Order: sequence, then structure tokens, then C-alpha cells
Amino acid sequence: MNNIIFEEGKGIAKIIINRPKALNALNSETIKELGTVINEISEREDIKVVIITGAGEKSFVAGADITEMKDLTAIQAKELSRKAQNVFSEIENMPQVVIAAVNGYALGGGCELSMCCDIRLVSSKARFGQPEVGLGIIPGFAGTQRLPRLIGKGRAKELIFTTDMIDAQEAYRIGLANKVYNPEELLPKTYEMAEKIMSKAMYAVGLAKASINNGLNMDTESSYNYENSLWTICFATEDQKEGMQAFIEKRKAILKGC
Ligand code: DAK
Repeated sequence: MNNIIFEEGKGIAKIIINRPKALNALNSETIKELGTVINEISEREDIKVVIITGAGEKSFVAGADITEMKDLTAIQAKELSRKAQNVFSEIENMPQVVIAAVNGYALGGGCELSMCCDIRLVSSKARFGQPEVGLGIIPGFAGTQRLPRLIGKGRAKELIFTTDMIDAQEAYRIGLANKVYNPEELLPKTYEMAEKIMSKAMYAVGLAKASINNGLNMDTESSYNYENSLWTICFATEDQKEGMQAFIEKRKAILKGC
């Protein structure tokens, strides 16, 4: 792959978007490679957590590649749109937990990429924004859908309509960032969180992710019923038996993810 670095170890995969000269802007080749690596990881039961970050010290992803986009016809834009949106949805629905380690600019498609991830840990140097309407387009990787769901309709409209860039603390304040760290702490803290999650009953974590993601797209009554079905499945797992038995015996549970 030309634009993605993939590293793995101890159940954790790290995907680095690697076009630092263009501030890791997503061109179509990068999106295609991202799709390929996401598909491969999704099939891997040994990988439990995925970390997505940007190469270099300045940027997570500064958006879609404007140079490549500017001359598209509407038909080409539609084709690119369909493929790219699929990749982002695949990230959102991966069986693994996905953490964005936002190390700098997360603009346009970069902000949208971070929003596909389950959790956003960010460096104090991170900057978020949706500059699209300044370029004559609207957010197209479902930013108009995921941003209001994360931070509320009013704040999402303000960010999208004004194109204002916000810093890490503001992103934290409005719920876009889960935690803010010094730049040198970002990756160690991300791995620390990944390991903490992996120490839990991973089958249950996966069900909780499915319940949150799918339940939010249902009417309330259906979402409660859906959660109830997934909750019931937990009682078919070894981890549920072991987790509760360990509590009764006042010892640490040995959880296996099954
Ligand atoms: N695309 C292409 N190149 C970019 C880029 C981008 N988004 N962002 C930065 N670069 C390049 C710059 O052109 C520059 O290249 P050279 O001139 O050195 O060759 C290099 O990265 C360094 O950038 P700067 O010199 O501008 O660095 P500064 O520190 O001065 O400024 C900045 C950093 C992040 C504030 C600035 O680069 C900037 O404003 N960048 C553009 C940010 C932006 O507008 N992003 C949103 C793009 S629109 C789609 C769905 C969604 C989308 C597209 C399609 N479909 C469904 C198909 C999403 C659209 C977007 O994301």
C-alpha cells in the first residue's frame, strides 16, 4: 500500500494514514487502501482493537484531497461518493473496537473519519472542523448525519455553516473528543485504553457496540427489544458465567472473549 501503514501486535492493529506532505488528505487511492485494510482486519478474530491515526506531527487527516476532487463531474462525484461512504460505514460497523488517535488537523473528511470510530482520543494539538461549505460542497462522508448525533443539531449546524475550526479543548467540551492528552502521551494513552477494553469480556463489548450503533437507528421500542435480545445472548457465553462466578468468589475474572 502506498498511503497506509499497517502495524499489529498483541491483538491491536494500528492504521496510519500516511500522506504527511498533503497533511494526510484522503485521495481515492488512500480511501481504496483504507477499505482493503478494513476488510482484512474485519475478518481477523485475533485483532480486538483498531487504532486509526495520521502520520507526522501536524495532521490526523486534513480532509478529502481537494486537488483530486476539484474537477470531478457530478457523475464521477456520485461514484466516488458511494464507494467512499461504504468504507466509512464499514469502519463504523467493524466487529472490533475502533479508536481514533487524533494527532492534529481533523478537517472535513478527517473529522468525519474520526466520527466513524467508536472513541476519539485527541492530542492538545488537534483541530476539528467541517470546511466543506467554504468549498461549495456539503460534508459527504455522512458528516451531516454523524456530527449532530454526536454533539447535537444546533452545534453541528454552527460548525458546518460557519466552517469554524475548533481546538481540542472545545472538541472535548462539546463531546466530540473523549479525552485530550499532550501530544507525546496520545499514543501510549490510546494503547492503554485499548488494553483496558481488551481485558473485558470482548464478546460482550462487541454486542454493546452493535446495540448502540444499530439501536440508534431504530425507534425506541424496537431498540429496547433489540438490546434485550443481545443481553440474552450474553448468557450463552463462558465469560458471563466466569465473570459472575468470579464476583461471587471475590476473585479476578479470567475472561476469554467467548
Ligand atoms: N487536500 C489536498 N491537499 C491538502 C489538503 C487537502 N484537503 N490539506 C492540505 N493539503 C496540502 C496543501 O495543499 C499543502 O500542499 P503543498 O502546497 O505543500 O504542496 C500541504 O498539504 C500543507 O498544507 P498547508 O501549506 O496549507 O499547511 P498550513 O499549515 O498552512 O495549513 C490547513 C493547514 C489544514 C489549515 C490547510 O492545509 C487547509 O485548510 N487544508 C484544507 C482543509 C480542508 O478544507 N479540508 C476539507 C476538504 S473537503 C466525499 C465525501 C466527503 C468529502 C469528499 C468526498 N465523497 C462522498 C466522495 C470531503 C470533503 C472534504 O474533506
